[in-house]
Amino acid sequence: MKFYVAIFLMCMFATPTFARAEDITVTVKGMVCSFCAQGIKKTFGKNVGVAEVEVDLEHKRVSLKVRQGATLSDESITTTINDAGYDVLKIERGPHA
Ligand SMILES: [Cu+2]
Repeated sequence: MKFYVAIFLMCMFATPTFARAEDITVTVKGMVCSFCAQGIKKTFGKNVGVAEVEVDLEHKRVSLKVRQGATLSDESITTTINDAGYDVLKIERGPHA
């Protein structure tokens, strides 16, 4: 039994399909129009660790797909949002679907 678990874990880490990049959802206070959204999108787009940025204006959420092997700290997310002139309400992290 343990053997199969070990094999499974090895496959998880060795197979690119199972490799985990991270999805981060940031709830942003003060982001109200598409101009705000574009500004934030652009700023995160400059970060080499970010593969994709999606903005959900209705729910004030910014979804970031972190590139494989890269990390994006809460601190750097907060700094980016603050520099753009907005406030972070919440940062949620999950494995890349
Ligand atoms: Cu705006």
